[in-house]
Amino acid sequence: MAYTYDDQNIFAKILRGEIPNATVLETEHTLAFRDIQPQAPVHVLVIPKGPYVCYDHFALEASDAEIVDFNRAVGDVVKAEGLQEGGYRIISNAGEAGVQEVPHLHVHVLGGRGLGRMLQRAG
Ligand code: DGP
Repeated sequence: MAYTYDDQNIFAKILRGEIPNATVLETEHTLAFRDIQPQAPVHVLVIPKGPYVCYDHFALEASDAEIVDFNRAVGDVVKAEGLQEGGYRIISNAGEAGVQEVPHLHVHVLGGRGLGRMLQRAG
């Protein structure tokens, strides 16, 4: 499958500094910032700086350095936000079935309260 990246998506604008964000941490290849509509006391989005649409795109085409940097950043966010003790959830929505709203790979890091079961049973 060919991936088409839309550089007008909101996270591309954040990466270009066109829209402000509440940064949690930044590394060479990764930015982590607070979700504008938090669904838990801690709700951080972790994104690669490169133009990747979703997780499988990133896994296929990102460099080893980007992949290592991104995964370490997710772990560093967990630590920086104090989630190691109480636990947390990471989610990455992709495409239509995943109800992905912003077509730039992002991992949600959620915690700070009991999060309930992973999915609600549906049809
Ligand atoms: P998803 O459905 O996984 O694509 O979630 C997209 C998330 O992005 C959603 O939780 C709200 C968040 N979001 C959308 N626009 C902005 C924005 O301009 N700034 C920030 N910080 N978060 C945003």
